[in-house]
Amino acid sequence: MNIGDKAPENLGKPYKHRNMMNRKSLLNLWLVTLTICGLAVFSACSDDNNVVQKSGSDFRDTLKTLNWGTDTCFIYGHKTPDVDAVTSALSYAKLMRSLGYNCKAKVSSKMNRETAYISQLFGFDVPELKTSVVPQTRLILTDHGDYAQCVDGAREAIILQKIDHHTEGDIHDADVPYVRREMVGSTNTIIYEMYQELGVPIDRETAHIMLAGILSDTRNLSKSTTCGIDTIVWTALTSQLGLSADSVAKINYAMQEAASSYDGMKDIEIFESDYKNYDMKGHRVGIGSLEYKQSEMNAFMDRMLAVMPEVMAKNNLEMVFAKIDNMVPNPDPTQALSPYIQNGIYFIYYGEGTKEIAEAIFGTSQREGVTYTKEDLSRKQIVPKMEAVIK
Ligand SMILES: [Mn+2]
Repeated sequence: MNIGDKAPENLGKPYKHRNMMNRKSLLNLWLVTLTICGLAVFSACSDDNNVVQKSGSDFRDTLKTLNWGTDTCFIYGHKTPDVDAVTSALSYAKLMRSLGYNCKAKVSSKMNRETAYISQLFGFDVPELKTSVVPQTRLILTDHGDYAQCVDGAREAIILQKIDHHTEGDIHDADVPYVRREMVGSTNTIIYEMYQELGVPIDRETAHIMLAGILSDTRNLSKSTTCGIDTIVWTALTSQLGLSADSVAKINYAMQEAASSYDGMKDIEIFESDYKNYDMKGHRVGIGSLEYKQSEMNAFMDRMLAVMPEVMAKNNLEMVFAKIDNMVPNPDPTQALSPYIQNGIYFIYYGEGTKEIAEAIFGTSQREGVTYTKEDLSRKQIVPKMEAVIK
C-alpha cells in the first residue's frame, strides 16, 4: 500500500444482493431491477433528476433519425479522464458499432494511472488520444455534460447523444437529440441497461470494460453514490466473468492504489490527477478530487494550496477548489484490504469569492483556504451545492 496516499474505502462491507444474480435468468434480473427502482425512490438514488429515453425498438428508430454524416462519429468521456470516462466511451462505441453505426472511442487528454493499470490487467486497448475536433465533427458524449469538460472544438461540433450520470450541465438535454441521463453510480451501469434493453450480447472484453468503470466510480459499490441498479449490474458482470467477490475486492484495491500512487508526480500533476472544469453562472471554476491520510493532511493541503495559483493560470480559471477525502486507520483490524477508511472531507479553496462559497456550504474555515465537513461527499454531490450559492 502506498501509505502516503489513498486507501481503499470500506472494502469489507458486505455486498448487498451479492448472490442475487447467480443462475437466474434475465427476466429475473429485470424483475429485481423493477423492485429496486421502486425502492430507489426512497433512497439517495432518487430518479427525480433522470432523463431516460428507453432504448428498446424506439431507440433504434431514434438512432436512424440522427444526423450521422459520413465520417466517423467520435465518442468521448470527459477531459482528464477517469476509468469510467474511458470505459464508457469504449463500451458505448461497441454498442453503436453493433447497431451499425461508425463510431470510435477517443480520449481528449492523458489517461490516469488507474486506467493504465486496469486496462493492462483486464487486457483491453485504450482509445487513442485526440485532443481536438474540427467543426461539424459528430460527437457522442459519455460521463459528462459540461462544455468545460469536453474535447476542444466541441462547441462547433454536432453532439448527437449524451449518456451521463451527472446533473444537467451547460450542454442542455433539450439541445441534444438523444439523452440518457440517470443518477446512478457509473455511466457503465446505464450502458449495461441499454445493452439489455436492446438485446445486444455483451462479450467478455466488454464485460471487463464495463466492470472496470463501475468498480472505479463506485469504489466497488462502497461510495454513497452507489444505487441498487449498480449492484445488480456488478453482480451480473462479475458472474458472467466468473469473478468471486474476493477477487473483485482485490482488483478494486489495486485500482485504488494505482489511482492514488502519487509517487514521482509533481504537485500540480497530483492536483490534476482527478480534476474537472466547470462553468458556474459564467465563472470558470476548477475542482480537484483527492485523498490523503489524516496524519499528514496538513502538510499535504499546504502543498495543494501552493499549486492552486498555477492550476488557476493554466486552466484560465477564476476559482479553484479541491475536495480531499480524509483517510483514517480502519478500526477493524480484520479488514486487511481496507487499512484506511474515509472520515469526512477537507474542501480547500483559492481565488476571489471562493472563501464565501466554501464557508456558505461547509461553515467557518479551519484556517485560511481550508474548510472541513464530517460528511463523505463526492464532487458530484458538492457541485449542486456550489451552484446554489455562487453569485
Ligand atoms: Mn463517471
